[in-house]
Amino acid sequence: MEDKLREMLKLYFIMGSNNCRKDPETVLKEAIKGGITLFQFREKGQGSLGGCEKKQLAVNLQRICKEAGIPFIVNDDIELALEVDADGVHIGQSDMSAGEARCLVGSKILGVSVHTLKEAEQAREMGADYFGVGPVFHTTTKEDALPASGVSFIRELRKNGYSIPIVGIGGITAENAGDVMSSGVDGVSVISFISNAESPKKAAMGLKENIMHKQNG
Ligand code: 3NM
Repeated sequence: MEDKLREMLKLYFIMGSNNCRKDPETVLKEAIKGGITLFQFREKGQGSLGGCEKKQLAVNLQRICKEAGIPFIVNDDIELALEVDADGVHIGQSDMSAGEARCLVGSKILGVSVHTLKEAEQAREMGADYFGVGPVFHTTTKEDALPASGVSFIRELRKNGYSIPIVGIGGITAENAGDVMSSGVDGVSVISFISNAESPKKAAMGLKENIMHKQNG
């Protein structure tokens, strides 16, 4: 399971309707053609959809993922994840605790954002399957993002014996993805470099090339 998860995390695309310059379904289809390995639906922030519209978009995007064999994860909204039977959920530190989330989602994939060793310890104990660590670089996509910390915390986690799957997030592009991979992560999470690209397919391909290049030595 863990090896499979590491593979799935390689090129982890996250998106909501307000991150896209084109229609979200088109963006996701193109990103899949470009080689993404996992998708997270993150409908959040200014201009995001709610209620029925949000659920309908989730269902549509999930269908696209299913057809392509790409796992579908929901950000924060555990109720929605359970309702549509998503493959997993991702939670931050201001959402419910990892223990509570694990209890609700059962064996689904559970990702947790961590920023300190204390948060990491708690999340691991409570059954997180992987960590999201960021922002590695400056990002304007997340409204309440912390200051960029580079790859130092990723290295610190590995130095402290954390072998759990980790993805880096925040400001990641095709150009810097290789450096992030070298810090010991299993994959990179990306919003705007793909969602806001003129060609999401080409953006994903560029990322994939650099990720695989690093991985192969
Ligand atoms: N979480 P982009 S940074 C969703 O630091 C998210 O935990 C972050 O978007 C964290 O790839 C971030 O456009 C936004 O920089 C990432």
